[in-house]
Amino acid sequence: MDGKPEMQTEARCWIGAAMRRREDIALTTGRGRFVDDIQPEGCLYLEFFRSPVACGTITELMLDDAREAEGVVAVFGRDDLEICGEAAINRLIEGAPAQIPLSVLAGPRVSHLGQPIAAVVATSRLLARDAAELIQAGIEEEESTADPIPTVRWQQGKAEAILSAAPLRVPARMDHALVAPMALEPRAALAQYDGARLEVFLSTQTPFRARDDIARVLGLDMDRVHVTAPDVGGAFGGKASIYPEDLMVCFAARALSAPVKWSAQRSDEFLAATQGRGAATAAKLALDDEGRMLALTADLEFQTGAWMPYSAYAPPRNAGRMLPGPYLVPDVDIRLSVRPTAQAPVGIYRGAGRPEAVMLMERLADKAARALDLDPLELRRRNLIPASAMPYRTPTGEIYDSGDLAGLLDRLEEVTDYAALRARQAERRAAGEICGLGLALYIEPCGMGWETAKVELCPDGSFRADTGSSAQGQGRETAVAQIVAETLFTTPDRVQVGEGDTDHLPNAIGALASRSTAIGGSAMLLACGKLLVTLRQAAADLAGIELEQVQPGVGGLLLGNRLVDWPRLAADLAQAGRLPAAAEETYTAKGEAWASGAVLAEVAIDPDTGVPTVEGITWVDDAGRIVNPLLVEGQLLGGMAQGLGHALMERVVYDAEGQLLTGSLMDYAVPRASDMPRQIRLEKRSTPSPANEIGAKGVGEAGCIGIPPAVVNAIQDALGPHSGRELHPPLTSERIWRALHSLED
Ligand code: SMO
Repeated sequence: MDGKPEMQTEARCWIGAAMRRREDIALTTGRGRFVDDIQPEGCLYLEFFRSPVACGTITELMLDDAREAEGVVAVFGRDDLEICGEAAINRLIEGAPAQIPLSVLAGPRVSHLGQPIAAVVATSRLLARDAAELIQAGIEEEESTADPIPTVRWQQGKAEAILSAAPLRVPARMDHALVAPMALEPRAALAQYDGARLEVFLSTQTPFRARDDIARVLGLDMDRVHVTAPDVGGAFGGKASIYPEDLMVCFAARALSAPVKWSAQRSDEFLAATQGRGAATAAKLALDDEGRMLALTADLEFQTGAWMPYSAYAPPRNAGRMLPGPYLVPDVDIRLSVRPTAQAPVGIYRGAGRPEAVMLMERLADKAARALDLDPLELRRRNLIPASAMPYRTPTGEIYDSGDLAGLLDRLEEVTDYAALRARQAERRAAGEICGLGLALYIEPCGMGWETAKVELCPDGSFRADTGSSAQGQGRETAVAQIVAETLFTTPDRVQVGEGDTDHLPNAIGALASRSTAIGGSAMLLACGKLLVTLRQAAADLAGIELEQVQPGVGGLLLGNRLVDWPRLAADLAQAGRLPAAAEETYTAKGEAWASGAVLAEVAIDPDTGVPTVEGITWVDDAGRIVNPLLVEGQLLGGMAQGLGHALMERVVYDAEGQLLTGSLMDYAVPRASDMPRQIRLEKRSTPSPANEIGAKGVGEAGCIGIPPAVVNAIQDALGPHSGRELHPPLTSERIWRALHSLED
């Protein structure tokens, strides 16, 4: 064996099993352990004085009242910090403009509302808050002026020339509101310093990157920083980068040699956590008389906010590189720019540029169908990349690994009885109802790069598996245990899973970019394969036989036809001094996995109020090989909820002075259970990915990618007979109602 285990004997059925999430009992009964639950002896609390304006220069900072306030241990301004380095940023776009680094504390300039200017450490959270309110700053306000910076252009063929000569040109524009990632658990950080090592507990998706950034900014050797992510209550991209607040907590803990904790309130999150979306996008599509796509031009302008988190370039790059989507578009000219703003940073948020691309392309497809009087399903069908063309090189230079787009569309047509739905829509319209059907098709990048894993046979014959793909509530422990059980011929309850601890693996990436199963899972699969060989060899050595005479069996190893179960083997190995037996893997995927899906949304609009009701969502998705269908379903539904939020209600709003109008959940609408579709039908097709060992594709972001364009297309379809207005996300009831009544937006 070459380290890659063979698949599937009759006793191995854990990959693919619909197991319940083993972590849920603790998480749903208050027994989770989040950063804020960790309470060291003598813990101090940190709070911030944040900028009350968007942009300006600090002329005076008055900290004395806070320093003298009850319970205050220390107050820090920028001059009290010794900054030794910068937090990293992923320069995903070649030739991208220089990064805009974060400042731990602002000064002399402030660059966004809510930016931390000073930090107060006190003996209780409330005393810290009270003292922070005593701080005053003189700030000379300035206008913020930042022009968009062109970053990259994807060009193939003569798109502009073809466009001007084409029989049909269809334009579309889509401006996305900024939205808040809104994890259930707000950010939190706790640090303590014993003179040798900085112990950091952080609510993060990327503990290893956090370790590296903390070490660099504080000027510590990397092995003197230990980061643990305990239970993380959601992240969605919002906890994928180090923040000024995290670094400030580390500085304070080191300076005071005491445990220091900061836990964000919801208002801190609205003010200073990363936001998502916010792109202004426009495109033109050229088609022939039969509705075949000929060329595509686009201008994509993304916002960066006032500083760039680690993955700031991911959303714009994703949007540009995947814009042509599932369609054969020979010629493209896609121009991308990024615009710094004097607002909270903009980063990855579930979907990370994919929703913006798919929304634009799917609006174009619908508008083209309408212009040609073709059914939108038929127009899409005429332009699909055929399964036989996979792997397919797109005009933007991406390689789609696999997928059966026509198969998805056929299945969607069949399970929805699409023709009958259209007939029913016509009847309802004739009866005066405002109702629409919306389609969306997508193919999205999810699963590339490297990740680490380690697995070990424990003295009692169970296994310990450490994964670099940490957890943020998406059920990683369950999935990892299934992969290990399958590959090491044991049961998931015999697998202890570790994650989120920088001392357990030399390096790792973390939980993001829909890659945990595809990449983290593949790393684990290979680590298990290596361990299996090691254990077979060890067993062979003990028995004085050849490696080939030792084969895996149910629950252990077969020596000839004698089963030595794992506890027995572990005992024998321990006695022979051959424990611990462990294997480690750093896996790099051969290529990128692309998941795909087709969605049909059915929407009705209340004529009196404009309130849209999503009556049904039918979704055929292809996530490649599936480790646990229950986890997949959870991801699809969660993504759907957030996708509906983006499409219909969520919006971060600043006023003309740069003040935030949506600073709390009283003013910012997130979807609730009652906003979910009345009927949800999930259908599967599976084309395993050849790009990674496990054959999986990502699924965590799919709902944010496929659902919004289907819903927006359905609403525009419903409005068709009443209004030709193009609505931009969020399509709130007010915007819909104004369109219905031809009132200004
Ligand atoms: S937006 Mo994600 O956590 O890569």
